[in-house]
Amino acid sequence: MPTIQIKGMRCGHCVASVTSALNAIDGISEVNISLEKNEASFNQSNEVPMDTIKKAIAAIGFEVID
Ligand SMILES: [Cu+2]
Repeated sequence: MPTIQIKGMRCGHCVASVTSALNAIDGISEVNISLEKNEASFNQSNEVPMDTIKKAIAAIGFEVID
């Protein structure tokens, strides 16, 4: 299960936004976010380019940390 670090999440609304943005990406499901750890983990049914994930997160005002 891939795990990524995301900068800028502060509350449940942020978590909900990031969760739905990730779930909207083709091939990603079962998104799970830890607000304390600033982490998102998810299932990948096919290889999703990291660039696609970064762009989807950036589009809603957050940042994937490398
Ligand atoms: Cu928030």
